[in-house]
Amino acid sequence: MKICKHLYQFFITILTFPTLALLQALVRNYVILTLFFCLNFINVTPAIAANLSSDLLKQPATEITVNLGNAANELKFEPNHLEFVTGKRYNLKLANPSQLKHYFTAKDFADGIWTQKVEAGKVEIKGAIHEVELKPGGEAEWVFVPLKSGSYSLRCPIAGHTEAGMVGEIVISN
Ligand SMILES: [Cu+2]
Repeated sequence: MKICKHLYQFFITILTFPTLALLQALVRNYVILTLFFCLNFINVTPAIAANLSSDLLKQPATEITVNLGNAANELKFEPNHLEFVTGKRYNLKLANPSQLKHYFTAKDFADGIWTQKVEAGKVEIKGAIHEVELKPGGEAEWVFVPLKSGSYSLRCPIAGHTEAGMVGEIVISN
């Protein structure tokens, strides 16, 4: 929103100068358009969320399972390439079948999705989640709707794990 603020200040400055009436009228229109755009931008996520909760969230979620490590304690995600489509509902089932603790860390990916909930054991967490830690034998379900297409990196930030190849790629397409 920093850009919007700067634009707003810029337009206010121009408006307070004694310039041509025509120019002022033009700028005034731009100010209105810019503010409209900024407000739309601010409101886009709640608007999407409101739409989602009304119909899409009643649809069954596509289940995808990702293992963090494996029984042989290899440092990798299985699978290490995930694909999602914007506007669809997913249930990402995370499991740690290893004897080590692991993280599912994909912050940019997490910024590009709308999280409905993360469920683990008898607890359900609602709202934005950025990373999930799974202790040995741990399981969690991350239910979300991808919003922003892109290619995002996944990794386990525990010392040595990323370096050993505990990384992955997540692609969201339209
Ligand atoms: Cu790890």
